[in-house]
Amino acid sequence: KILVTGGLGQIGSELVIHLRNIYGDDNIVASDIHKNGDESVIYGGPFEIVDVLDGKKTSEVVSKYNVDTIIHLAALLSAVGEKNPARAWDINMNGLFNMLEISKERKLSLFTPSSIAAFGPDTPADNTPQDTIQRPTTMYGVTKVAGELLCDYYFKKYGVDTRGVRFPGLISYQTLPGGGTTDYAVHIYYDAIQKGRYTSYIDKGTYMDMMYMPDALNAISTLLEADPSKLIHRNAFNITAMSFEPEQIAAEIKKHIPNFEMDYNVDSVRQSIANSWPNSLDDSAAREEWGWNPKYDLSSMTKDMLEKLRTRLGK
Ligand code: VAH
Repeated sequence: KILVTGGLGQIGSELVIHLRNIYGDDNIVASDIHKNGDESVIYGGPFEIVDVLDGKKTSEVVSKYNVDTIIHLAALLSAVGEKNPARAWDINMNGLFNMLEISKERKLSLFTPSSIAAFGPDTPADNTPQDTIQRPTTMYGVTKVAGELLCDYYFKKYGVDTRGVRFPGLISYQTLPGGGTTDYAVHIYYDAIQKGRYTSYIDKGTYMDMMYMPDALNAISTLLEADPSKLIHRNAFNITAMSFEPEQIAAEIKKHIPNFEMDYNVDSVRQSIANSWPNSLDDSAAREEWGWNPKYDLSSMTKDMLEKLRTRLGK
């Protein structure tokens, strides 16, 4: 049985459905701190209200469903974390600490994602290596590096089966992202369909790694199933599918919506966050150790994203 925290978030709401399709509805316990979100997640299988800062309640849910794996997604993202750094530290670190303690006590497996945000301005920006300097300049990034080190510590010291990936920006049409810096690459598709134009808060020429959600979901289930004897790394694997800057995604959208126009109103806070992150990751370790292999590039993602969004938005 798998418990997913942050089950109503951008990744969680699609991951729960993805895992229920693989392992069966009753084997995936979705959870979140509230109940306003995707009805198919809440009513399509077990759902529990879980506040990851409440280790006792989380432990009771683990017992109730005989959980053997936790996928811990509940966290505050980069931009929202800069607005409330103390809260980001509290949720991202104490929430993870609780999940690690429960995993140690109950001998659970624990998957929790890191991010390209775990790198900083003095990290090599192009083809960022799997093992390199990590001095992020956002609170979110600090919690991601600390989280990686804590998960590796629990693996080495207590044998807890911890695994994770450094996600790039994730693009999806089901649930909007909650307060990230890469979110522009999601909003551009919504505005292209609904307004025929988009004003980007990230400046032209700003390259960031990105990935279509179906590839992200496959990364999680593939790493979860990976043969542990082949894992040289654990927390956390660089993975990416593409790297682009705003002009490139706009040009791709224009192939489908010829009159689409984009202009800029750069948000200095999110621009400075984006500037501190890599331009492109080297994900060879993930490819070698557990067969990572994304299916979508900018062109195939754009085609699918626009089709699915048009249907969802009734356009
Ligand atoms: C964010 N989408 O922008 C998240 C992610 C790599 C970016 O961590 O904060």
